[in-house]
Amino acid sequence: MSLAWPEVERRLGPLVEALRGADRIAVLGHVNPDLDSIGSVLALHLALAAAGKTSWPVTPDPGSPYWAFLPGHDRLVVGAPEWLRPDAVAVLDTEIAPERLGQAWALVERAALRLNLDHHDTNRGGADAALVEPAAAATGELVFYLVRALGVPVTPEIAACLYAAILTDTGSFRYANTTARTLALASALVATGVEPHEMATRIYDTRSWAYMKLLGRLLSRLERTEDGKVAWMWVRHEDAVEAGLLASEVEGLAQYPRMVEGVEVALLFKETEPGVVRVSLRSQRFVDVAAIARAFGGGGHVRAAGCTLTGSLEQAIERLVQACRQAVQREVMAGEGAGTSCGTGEE
Ligand SMILES: [Mn+2]
Repeated sequence: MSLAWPEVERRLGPLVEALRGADRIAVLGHVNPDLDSIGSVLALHLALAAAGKTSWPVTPDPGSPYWAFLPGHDRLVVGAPEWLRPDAVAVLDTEIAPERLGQAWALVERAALRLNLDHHDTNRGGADAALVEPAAAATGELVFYLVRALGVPVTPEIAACLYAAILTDTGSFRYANTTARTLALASALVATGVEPHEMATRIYDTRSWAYMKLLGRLLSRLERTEDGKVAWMWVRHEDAVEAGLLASEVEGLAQYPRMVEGVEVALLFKETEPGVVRVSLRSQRFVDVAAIARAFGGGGHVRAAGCTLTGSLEQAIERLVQACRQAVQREVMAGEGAGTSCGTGEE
C-alpha cells in the first residue's frame, strides 16, 4: 500500500500557498479537545516552526495531563491571550465556528486569514482556504500530507504527534475508518521512530486508582433495552468530581456499552454540570447516529456522534433511548439499512 493520496495532495495547494504567505500563524484545535485535535495542532505547529514561521499551538481548553509527553505540549497556549496577534489561523479537526472554538474564537476574529483542515462531513465551510476530507480517519492523517506538501521533513517529534492523533481517532485501529492507507501511514510514522507500545501505554493503559474504582461502579449499572440492541451507561456530575475524572477519560467510557454482544447503538450520558447532559452515541453497523444527534441539536459522524441536553439525567436517558430504539426498529424494518459507510471518531 502506497502512501500516495493524489486527490488530497492536489487539493492541498491553496492551503500550502496561504501558509507560505503568512508569517504569524496560530494553529487551533477544538473545544473539549481529543488527541486528534491536540496531536494535529502540535504536529502542524512543529512543521510551521521548522519552515521558519512564527507559530503558536492553541487549544480552547486544556487536554488530559496524560498527554503532556507529546513534543511541543509545553508550548500549548490555552485560549486567546491579548498578546497573541496572528496574521492567520489554521483551524484543525473542526469547522470554523464560535461554539467549536470557545475561548480561542477571538483569535479567528483577530486574524486576516482563516484556514481549515478537517475530516468531518458536517463541516459547513467558510474558510479562505480549506481541505475537508471525510475519508480521512483522523485530521492527523491530513496534517501528514500537509506537512509533506510544505516541504518539511516529518521528524520523530511530528511523527509522535500524528501517531497519537491517528491511534485515538481510529480507536486503536479498531473502528471502521481504519484503512490500508491509515495503517501504511502509521507504519511510516513508526519507521520514523514512534514506539507503538510506549504510545499505547501512555494513552490507554495508565489510569488512576479512583478511575478504576469508578469504572467498576459504572459497569455495574450498565443497562440495555429488552431486545438488547441499545445499551447505555451514565456518569453523574458528582461521580466524575469525586473520582477526579478527566474529560478525556469520561469520553473513553463510551466504549463499554458498545462492547456488549448484540448492541447496535451505545450511549454514554455524562452530566457535565447539574442540569446539563452531554450524550455520546456510537453505532455498530446500520443506525445513523449523526441523524439522531442532529434531532437533539448535535451532530457528528454516521457511527459516532454527540449532543447536549438540558434537564435531568433521567429525562435525557428516556428521550435518547426512545429515539435510538425507534431508529433501530426503522432500520430493522427496512432490512437493516443500506448505510454501512465508514464511521470515524466523534471529533
Ligand atoms: Mn478527528
